Amino acid sequence: MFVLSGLLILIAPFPQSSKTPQKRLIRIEASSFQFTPGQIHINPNDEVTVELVSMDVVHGLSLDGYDFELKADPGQTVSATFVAEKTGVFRFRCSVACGNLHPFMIGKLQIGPNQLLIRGVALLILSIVAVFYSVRQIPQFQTRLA
Ligand SMILES: [Cu+2]
Repeated sequence: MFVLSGLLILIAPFPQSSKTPQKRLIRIEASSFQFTPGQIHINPNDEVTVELVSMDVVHGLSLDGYDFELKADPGQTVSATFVAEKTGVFRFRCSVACGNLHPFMIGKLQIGPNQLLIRGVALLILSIVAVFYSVRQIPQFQTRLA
């Protein structure tokens, strides 16, 4: 019974977000070697305009899983828009070799709820209930608890 509900928690599809899609403007500052902000959370189907500002040298921004790329010269601001059709966690990274720590210039874009966290918490609660339940099934505990 518990194994079954555990499996259900792991594979159950999440209900589609009821949040209505919004238009968003997100300004990201790129400097050697980081993006600010480095973590962004949006809702599925949001229409996102990214403004990339380069604070020092030439930087780029390309988003994993999407056909989205920007390149900004020093001091320049460039922008482009995309619709967040895919949910999940996507990395965005600098696409211009900007220095020795360039490969580590990575940010995180989360589209939709954090499914891993929700499933993890649900599994934890289930296992606590399961332990409590099995303890009550052992006869000597039953007489003690009675
Ligand atoms: Cu770079």
